[in-house]
Amino acid sequence: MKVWVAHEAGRELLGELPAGVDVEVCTGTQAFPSDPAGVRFWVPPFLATAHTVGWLPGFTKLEAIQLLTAGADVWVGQVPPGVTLCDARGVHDKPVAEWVLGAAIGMFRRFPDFVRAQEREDWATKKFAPTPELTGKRVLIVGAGSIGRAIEEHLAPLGVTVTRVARTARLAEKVHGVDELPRLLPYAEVVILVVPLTELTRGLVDAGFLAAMPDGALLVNAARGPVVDTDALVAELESGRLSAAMDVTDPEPLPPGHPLWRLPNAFLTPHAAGTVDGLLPRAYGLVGDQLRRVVAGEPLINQVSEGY
Ligand code: OXD
Repeated sequence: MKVWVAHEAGRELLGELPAGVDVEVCTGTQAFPSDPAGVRFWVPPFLATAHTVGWLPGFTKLEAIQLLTAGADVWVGQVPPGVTLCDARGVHDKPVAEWVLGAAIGMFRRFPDFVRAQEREDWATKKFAPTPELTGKRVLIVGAGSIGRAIEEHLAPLGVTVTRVARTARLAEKVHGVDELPRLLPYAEVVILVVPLTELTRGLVDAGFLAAMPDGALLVNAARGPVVDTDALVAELESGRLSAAMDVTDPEPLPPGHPLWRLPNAFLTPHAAGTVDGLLPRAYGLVGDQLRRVVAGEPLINQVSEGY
């Protein structure tokens, strides 16, 4: 079985593979290692774009695609019938939760302001300056998957009150449906977005959503840029009523001169929340397990379902 992985380091990290599994590396930035027509299991480059998805017609014997990302939005609807699409659910939970916790603490404790003061060698202006705190806040997590649960666990020591929201309500798990957002948002001092990008979530955070958030609230986007209406967010941030921490933007990459770069109440990282030292070992650990499943004739885990 010919397998393409996206990183040279991936070969070692897959662990022991059954006989007959032939691994080649296709980084996406160099020439193909061989004819894609023979590939049966493909691990495309991390955060692949529509350009990479466009290679699919060349993979005529493909059986499975294993993504290195939690999000599968560029692939959903593009994969030919008979090809199983799997995401990297579980791989990014802790790194993204850590980023969300850090970003939320940093924003409430005004770390960006302190960094700016440090750059000016300015001790006096910020001396004893009180800041809000994350401790005890009412937090709304929009997205009730494994990343949302990890965020909840990371926030728990801070005594926050968490409300969970997902596409549909799940009473047993105390998860509210998105249709309840208008009632929930006015109480949310922090809104954390970890939903997949779908037709339902595209533009979910529009002017009405933002207007329903209370003064001083923080929006944290660790999902996908287009979940938020950027113009509506810029308008709220320019008014100074809300602040935002974003690992993703729309457009992405954020072009030079875009207002989000300069707003003092916006904190940005370039889609880096999941990119930690442990990413490849965790991701290729999953890939290795999936390959052993294929050879054993077992079903793959993390299959991207219809209702993604
Ligand atoms: C992901 C990401 O989807 O890093 O995993 O954005």
